[in-house]
Amino acid sequence: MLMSPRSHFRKQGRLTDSLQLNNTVLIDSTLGKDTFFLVTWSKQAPAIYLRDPKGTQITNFAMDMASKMAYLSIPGTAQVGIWTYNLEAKVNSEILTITVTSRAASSSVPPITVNARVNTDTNSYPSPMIVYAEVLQGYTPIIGAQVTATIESSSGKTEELVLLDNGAGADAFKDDGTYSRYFTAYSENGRYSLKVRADGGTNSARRSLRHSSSRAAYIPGWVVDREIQGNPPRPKMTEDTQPILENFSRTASGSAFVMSNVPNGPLPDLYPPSQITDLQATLEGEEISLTWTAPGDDYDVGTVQQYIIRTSENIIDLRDNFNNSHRVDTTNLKPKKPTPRKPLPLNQKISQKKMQPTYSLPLKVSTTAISTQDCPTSHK
Ligand SMILES: [Ca+2]
Ligand SMILES: [Ca+2]
Repeated sequence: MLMSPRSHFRKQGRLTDSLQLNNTVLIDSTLGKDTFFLVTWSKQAPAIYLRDPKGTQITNFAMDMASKMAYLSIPGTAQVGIWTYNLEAKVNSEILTITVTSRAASSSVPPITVNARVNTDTNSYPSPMIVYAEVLQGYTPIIGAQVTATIESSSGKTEELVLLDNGAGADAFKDDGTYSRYFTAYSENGRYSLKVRADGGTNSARRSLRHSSSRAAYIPGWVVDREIQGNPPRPKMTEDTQPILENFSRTASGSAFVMSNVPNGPLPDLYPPSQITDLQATLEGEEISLTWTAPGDDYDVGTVQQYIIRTSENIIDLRDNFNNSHRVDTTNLKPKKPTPRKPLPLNQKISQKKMQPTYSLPLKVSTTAISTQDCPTSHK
C-alpha cells in the first residue's frame, strides 16, 4: 500500500472569554482519504457540531471520556469543500483542540504539504533564529502561498511572522517553495514552539522542476569602459509555472527551539537591516531606475527608517568617500515593509535624472548606507 504523508489542520483554543471554537477546514481535491477529526478537551466534553460541504450535520463522534477525546473517521473519500465545525465548551477556562488529518485522494496525485523547521534547536541571545517552511506538492515547489508562522514561548506569548519566498533577508532563493524569515522577538528564556499555516489558491502556482537551474545567481549586467553591458532580462517564471485552481490550507507543527541568555526587561535593538542583494539599475531615457527588495529594520522584519543613496562619477571615490558624495534626494521615498510577492508590490523604485548626457556609471547604492535611527550598528 502506498503511504502518502498525512496533511494536517490543527486548531487550539483557550476558551477564557468565549465558550465556542468555530471554524472551517478546507478539504481540497488532492485530499480526502482517511480523513480523521480529533477533538480534545481539558475538563469536560464539549458539544461538537460538524457539517460537511453540503451542509449535512454529522453527529456520530466516538467519545472517549477517560482520555478526554472524541474522534470521527470519514469513510471512503471525504467530500471536497469547506467543512464547518463548532465546539461548545461546557465549563469556563476550557482548552479545546481540533485536529483534522487527511491523506491523498489518489496515489497518482500527491497532496500539497507544508513542513516547518528552524535553523537550530538551541540558541543564545542575541543570535537570530531563522524560520523556514517548505510548501510542496510531491517534490514540486508551490509558490505564491500565504505562509504564516506562529511562535509561542513557554509562558504562552505568541508572535506571528509572515514567511517570504522573495530571495531576500533570510530567504536564500526566490520562488523555490521555501518560505523563510528571521525571528528576533524573544520574550523570555526556554522553549519556543513553532506552528506554520500555508494558504493558497488563485495566487499560487506549481513551479516546474525543469527550471531549477535558474537557482544559479542571475547577473543582470557588467561594466566595460564605463558602459553598461547588459544580459538579457531576468528569466520570467510564468511559462514554467502552472496555476493552482482551487484553494488549499495546511498546517504544520512540532518544531521547537530553546533560548538562553535572554535578558529581562525591554531588549535593545541590536539587529541591523538585512543586506540588499538584488539591486537592479536600468537606464530609462534620461533616468536611472533602481529596484530592490525592501529589507526590514531588524534583518527582514519591520520597516527601515530611510535609504541613503549617493552618486559620483568615480566609483572608487564613491566607495572611499561615500559620505561626501552627492546625495540623491530621497525625501519622497517612503520605506516599505518586506511583503509577500502577491498581492502587494514587492519592489521599491526610485528615479533620478541623469546629471550629464554621457553619464552612465557609477551610481552606487551602498547597503551600508541603509540606516535606521534606532540601530547604530547599521551606520558602520
Ligand atoms: Ca525561498
Ligand atoms: Ca533594527
